[in-house]
Amino acid sequence: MPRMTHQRTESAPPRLRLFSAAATGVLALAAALAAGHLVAGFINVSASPYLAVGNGAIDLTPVELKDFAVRTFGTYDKLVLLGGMALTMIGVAALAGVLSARSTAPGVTVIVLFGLVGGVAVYSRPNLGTVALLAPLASVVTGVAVFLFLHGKAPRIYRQTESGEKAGNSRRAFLISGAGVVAGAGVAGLGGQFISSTRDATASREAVGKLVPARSAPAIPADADFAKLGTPAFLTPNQRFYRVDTALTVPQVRTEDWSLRLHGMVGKEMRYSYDDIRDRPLVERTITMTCVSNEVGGDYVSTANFIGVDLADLLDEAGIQPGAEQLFCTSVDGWTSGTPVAAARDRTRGAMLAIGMNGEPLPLEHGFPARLVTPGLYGYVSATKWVVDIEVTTWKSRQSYWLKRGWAEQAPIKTESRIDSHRGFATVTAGTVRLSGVAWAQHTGIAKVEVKVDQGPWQETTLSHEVNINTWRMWWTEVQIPKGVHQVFCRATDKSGYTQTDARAGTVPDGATGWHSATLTGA
Ligand SMILES: Nc1nc2c(c(=O)[nH]1)N[C@H]1C(S)=C(S)[C@@H](COP(=O)(O)O)O[C@H]1N2
Ligand SMILES: [Mo]
Repeated sequence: MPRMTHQRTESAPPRLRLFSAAATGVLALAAALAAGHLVAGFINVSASPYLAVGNGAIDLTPVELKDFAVRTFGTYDKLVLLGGMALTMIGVAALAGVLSARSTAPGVTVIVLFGLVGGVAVYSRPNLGTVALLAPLASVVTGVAVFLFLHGKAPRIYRQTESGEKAGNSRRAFLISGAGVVAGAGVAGLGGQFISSTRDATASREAVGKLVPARSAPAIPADADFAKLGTPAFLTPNQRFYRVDTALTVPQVRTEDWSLRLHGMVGKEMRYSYDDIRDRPLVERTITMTCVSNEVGGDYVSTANFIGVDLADLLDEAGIQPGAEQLFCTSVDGWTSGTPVAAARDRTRGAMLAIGMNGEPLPLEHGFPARLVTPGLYGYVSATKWVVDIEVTTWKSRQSYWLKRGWAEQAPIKTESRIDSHRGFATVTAGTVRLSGVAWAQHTGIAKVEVKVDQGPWQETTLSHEVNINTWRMWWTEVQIPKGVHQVFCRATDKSGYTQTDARAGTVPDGATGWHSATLTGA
């Protein structure tokens, strides 16, 4: 009898049960990703194949889709991306497992293909060397080994005539092997996470201590905001400051490893260490930053006291050659921006190389150890975080990250206003209703903010104390809301005399326009 079984097996190989087959694929995937993450822990967390593919996907995503993701999921856009990737990979792995019910070839092929994608993604990361390829390699080797091992252990279905006969592979043995793989993958994945966390920049940031500016920003007066009436606080706490960047994992740069190279169309190439910057007399400026992806009424606008040095000082030390047009600034993670040289040198504007924010060293997510901040320009052209290189050049010779993706070369922040006291749809007691909000026109200044109810006349609002023209300004007023459904609008006029247009424009290529409104139902 056993001999017969053997013969039959050779003529028509036994099949893996559906569930075991799928599980084999998924577990091999988990083991592969965990092994890659572990090896990446020793090199650079961005070498983790999963994260590298995610980062690669972000760079390859079409502008419209990225804009949609930022608008729809906000700061969670990256979690959504990673989650979507995980679900897709699990699906493909399960399918590969099922297709491998009789032969291991499809599964092995899929693992190798996944490995190739991971390898290409890691290889194309700008901040990783060739050693980083060890991580996807570890993934492929582990994935194939675990797959073959589990495939061998999985219970099989033989022809009906032999039903009842056991070929030795019990479900129990398979479950135990599977559990072992899950545990191993868990330990490897967490281990990778732990090892990479020991190289993070938190300790370096703590070691910086307090940054004391030689020239502090003027204290913020109490009437700079109407927080009690529903506006944001004038200074945004660091934890609540909006965050926008393409980095899936926050770059970890220790002060001792950081330096800034300033080169290109300069008289003398410069290189600054962290201490070179820190030891200078530091200035502090209150600046409102805005993202070009901010929709009308959006939250991608925040204000902080930035501490650092004048960018114009560094540029003067290097000596800018005639004909220079842009500062092509590169982050440690390869992201780039192009800042107009004229704006960077304009001392009335006060562009900074910042190392501190609201009295602390820059938070890691906001660019520790150093970033650029240029009042009046959207962040994507002026505010490189984790900045390590500034090349003085022309517009023609270099194209920065978002320019390549269809956004504008010149990106002054547009004059905008927002209603904060009421968002979207709200029910109010009919009669006198207090409205409040915020307006900004950085480097020009806000002259007035008006509101109107339905097609009624524009009514001027009370403005908060102006801190400086590079910051936002709060407003409040009272309007009459009769019973029923009514729409309230706001619009700002800046100190150049420009009044916000009601013409709606999307964020691409140089910032949204239109009036913000809220729908109030008087009851
Ligand atoms: N390295 C790096 N710097 C970057 C970005 C980025 O993606 N990578 N995004 C820019 C954009 S679009 C904006 S609006 C600001 C946001 O700065 P914040 O996250 O500190 O608010 O950072 C800029 N600097
Ligand atoms: Mo932005």
